Amino acid sequence: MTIGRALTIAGSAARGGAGIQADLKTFQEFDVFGTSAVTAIVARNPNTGQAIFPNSIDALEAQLHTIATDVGIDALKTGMLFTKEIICYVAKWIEQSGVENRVIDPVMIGKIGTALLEEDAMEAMRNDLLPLATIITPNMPEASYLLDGMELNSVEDLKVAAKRLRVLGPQYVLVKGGRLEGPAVDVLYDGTQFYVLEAPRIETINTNGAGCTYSAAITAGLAKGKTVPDAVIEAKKFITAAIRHSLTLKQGVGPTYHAAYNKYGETDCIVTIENEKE
Ligand code: PXL
Repeated sequence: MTIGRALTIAGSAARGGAGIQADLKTFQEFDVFGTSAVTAIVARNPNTGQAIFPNSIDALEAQLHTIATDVGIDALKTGMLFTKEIICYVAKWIEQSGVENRVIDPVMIGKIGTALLEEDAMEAMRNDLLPLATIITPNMPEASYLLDGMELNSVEDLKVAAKRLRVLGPQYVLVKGGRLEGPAVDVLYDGTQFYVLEAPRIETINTNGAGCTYSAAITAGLAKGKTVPDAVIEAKKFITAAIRHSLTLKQGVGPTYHAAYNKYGETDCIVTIENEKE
């Protein structure tokens, strides 16, 4: 038998709630076969303070080659890429890969403020990677950064940002409004229509890896043959359940609970479709 196959090109988060670990757990929940190419390892060394250990291009090349040759890829996502060199390599690889479903999560800063993208990598992200995307999934700080400091304070601002980001080349833009007040509203834009996705706000500090998990859920949906809007709507339900049942572990910002959607079957998400105003 065969099942959908999804690849994550991202960092390893040793704590298990974000990065590659969150992606693979999410793929599993969708019954999609997950593969991974590790770009860097994230874990703070208590003696040296070093928190990010980038992987070599050679090691990245070997992983991507093995996966493409031996497994196959129905959809891929990128997460933390960290250096300009890695971004340029990954962009070139994606372009020649023939993979049609490409989710680019422009990861820049972790929940606890760790810089997950070097400063000189921003231009490569904007010019080389984003144009290759089926969908990009920035949060508000990332959208603002990509749009030269645009301020985002309302759902209307999310729509303007989505429109401007689409000019950079992706087919779909999902701007996540989790940092607004009120309900958790995200805006998906396809060049003609806005899909406004609204879920209840859940008060918790335990949202480590929420962005990774959300984009992994979209990738899994695409690997199973869903359309982009259908994949995003189910992913929104998945991440809402994962945040509602997020976990308090030993210390710090806890992870979302990847099993929650299948375990508790919650589906609260209101979708409104609006045609773009001229
Ligand atoms: O959630 C952003 C993120 C992405 N990738 C890796 C991370 C984190 C945050 O902890 O560690 C590897």
